[in-house]
Amino acid sequence: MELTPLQKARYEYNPKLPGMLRHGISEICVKEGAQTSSAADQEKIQALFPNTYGKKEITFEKGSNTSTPKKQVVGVILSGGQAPGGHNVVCGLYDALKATDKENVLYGFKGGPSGLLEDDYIIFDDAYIDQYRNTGGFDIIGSGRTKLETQEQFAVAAEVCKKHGITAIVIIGGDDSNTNAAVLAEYFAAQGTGVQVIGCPKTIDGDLKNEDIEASFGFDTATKTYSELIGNIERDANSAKKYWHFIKVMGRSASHVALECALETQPNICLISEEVSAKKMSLSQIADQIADSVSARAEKGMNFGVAIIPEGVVEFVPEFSALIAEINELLAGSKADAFNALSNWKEKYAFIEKGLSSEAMAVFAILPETIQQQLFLERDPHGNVQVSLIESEKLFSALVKDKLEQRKAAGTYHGKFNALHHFFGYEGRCAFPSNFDADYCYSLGYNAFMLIQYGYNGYLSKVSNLSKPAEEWVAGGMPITKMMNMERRHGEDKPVIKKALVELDGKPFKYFEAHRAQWAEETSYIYPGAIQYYGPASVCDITTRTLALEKGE
Ligand code: FBP
Repeated sequence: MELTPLQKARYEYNPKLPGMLRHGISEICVKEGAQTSSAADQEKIQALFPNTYGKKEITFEKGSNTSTPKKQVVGVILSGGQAPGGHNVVCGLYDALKATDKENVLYGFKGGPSGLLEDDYIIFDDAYIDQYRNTGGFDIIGSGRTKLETQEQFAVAAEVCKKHGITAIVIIGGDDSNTNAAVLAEYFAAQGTGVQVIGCPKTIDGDLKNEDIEASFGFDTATKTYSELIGNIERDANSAKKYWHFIKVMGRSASHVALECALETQPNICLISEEVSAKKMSLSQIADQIADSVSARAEKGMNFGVAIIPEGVVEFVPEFSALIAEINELLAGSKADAFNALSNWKEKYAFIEKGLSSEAMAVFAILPETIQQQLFLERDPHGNVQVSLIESEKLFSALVKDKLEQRKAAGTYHGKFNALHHFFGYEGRCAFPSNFDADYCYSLGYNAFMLIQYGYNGYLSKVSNLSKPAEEWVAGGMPITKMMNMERRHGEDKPVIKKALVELDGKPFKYFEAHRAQWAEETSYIYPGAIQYYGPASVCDITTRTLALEKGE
């Protein structure tokens, strides 16, 4: 593979560890904190995790290492969607493991959790690891979305661990993967396998966040990458002055990515799904809100603008979710065959009109025809509409166009409206990690090994105080059960790590709320430019606006 100068330079970048992990393995000891209890439903969670519940929070500090020497054979798994920095978690884990004992071994299970079940792995060595230092992507071993959740799967995992003499598994994943890490840890403990499980918090969506996890890795780089692109588009819009750009950004459910990008770039509009849901906004109300900005700007001669749409927003519009539920019902089981047998859209439309309630039909009727058809074409293996495939950026621009035509007819709008559409998602998930993500991820992996070495099981690798320079970061571990509560999932009560949605009384949203009226009417754009890797820390190590505001900075 031919390397660019930047690639070569990134291979040589030395990720920064928290000060307390910089002393060398022989000088890192454990400081135990208080016993923990789960975020809610304590009795139920304790009953489900009798072996791993209520353990102590721990931090590492300088002191003589008291861990019991033992050969470690560790397996690592990358789970779910890619997030910049995943390679560095593996590199940090590898370096700590080898620094402790050259005889220690690191297995990488390929293609996500299924690699463990299928015993499909590689064994890392220096030459292999060195090709991936500080790079984006998960291609070091690949990732996958198989869930490790059944007793049968756990039994297979235990067999595979026994076969290779594996002493610990590190699962790098989001809220669901770390929930499953906790369940696997409990299983291993209950069966007396002696295998430890450690989780690492990953997802660009930023929704694996709580009082213990300040940020999931990848969020920093992905949002900076999207913000660079959005800033470039804003500058183009402000130069050409003839387009409204509707930009959908990733984030399956929560709007943290959209909100962070808005804070970084100050667009005219940014929808926040959690607010749409809290205010029970209709499609028409949302379209009016955007049309108000378009009209106000047109009044000032500015027939251009930028609107950020979070990927998951339509699921938060109550009337749209109700419509989706009815469509799923309408096509359940063999009814889909009758629908698919109809030869043209006119006949299909009549079928739909007959099957939907008048409320659902009223919502369906205002959708552009392409979106109407998407609702019936794209179905998941369970036969449900795949909401994430709906082109919501096109949906909202079409609804806004209708509103503007009505306003034009009423003589209240006289501008021009030309819309362009973009979707930024995959562009950011495998970007070269920012220095922050390179440092944070390396620290998470290094720290995960320290937790293994000290015998912890069912813990999440925790690195905090992240808005400060890495020297001041605090490394330690938190029992995963501390972050759990019971939730209803697929008709059953399950112990899960709570997904963190945007808090409408949180500081990042409050800041946005206080400024958005001005951003909607004026041109207040910020052009953040590309992520910088070399130069002063004030340019290269900038924390996200979300984290800075949350920390009151
Ligand atoms: P994770 O939650 O697994 O980190 O993935 C998040 C995400 O990147 C979402 O932003 C996006 O909706 C989804 O993955 C896309 O999934 P896929 O990679 O399967 O297309």
